[in-house]
Amino acid sequence: MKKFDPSLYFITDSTNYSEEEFLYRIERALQGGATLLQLREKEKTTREYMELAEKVHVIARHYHVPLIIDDRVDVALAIDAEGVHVGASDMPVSAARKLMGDDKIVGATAKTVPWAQEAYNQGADYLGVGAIYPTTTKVKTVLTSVDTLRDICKAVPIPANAIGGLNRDNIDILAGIPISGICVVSAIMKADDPKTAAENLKARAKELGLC
Ligand code: TZP
Ligand code: MG
Repeated sequence: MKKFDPSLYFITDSTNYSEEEFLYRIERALQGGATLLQLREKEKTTREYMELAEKVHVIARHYHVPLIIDDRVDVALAIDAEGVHVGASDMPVSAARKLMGDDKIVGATAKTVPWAQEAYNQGADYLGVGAIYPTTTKVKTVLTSVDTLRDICKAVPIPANAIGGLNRDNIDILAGIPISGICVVSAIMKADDPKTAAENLKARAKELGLC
């Protein structure tokens, strides 16, 4: 059975970074303790996505952090990534699971309890729930209340993570909710130093009993 730690899930965004800077920032985030990594690319060709994923995978492997590919089961399989993440407009979880097999991680986005239950029933290993706060990251999403987040955590036996606009100074809103971790893009990606940012987030999450 695959094992993964979703407590500090870092999702990348290469926008405005050279490849060198992008890969460096990922490495710093992993040094800072990110436990799960998602490569999330919306503009790249399949070839570009694959080539970047291969480079990111080398770094992730070095730090023993599973690499999840956003949206693209084909890219995940082609580079033998540890998993894939699918949202509402991507392949259904059941199809992703069938193609990925039982040993790979399949994550799904969920914004309501029925949606979470459906993803679980179709074989999802974890859920990303949000956006909890408005986000500056390019994404089609709506806000999800912390009450819904709590309900989702209680409704399904798989890990559920909070996502959306989260940073060290605002995750206290999640205290007492049985999430398995937090997902962040900007709080690490755009930080002066992604390593320090990851360390600080982890310390704060621990302080709040979130992981
Ligand atoms: N899904 C819901 S919010 C979001 C995604 C991919 C983006 C989160 O980015 P940030 O920068 O951590 O707000
Ligand atoms: Mg998607």
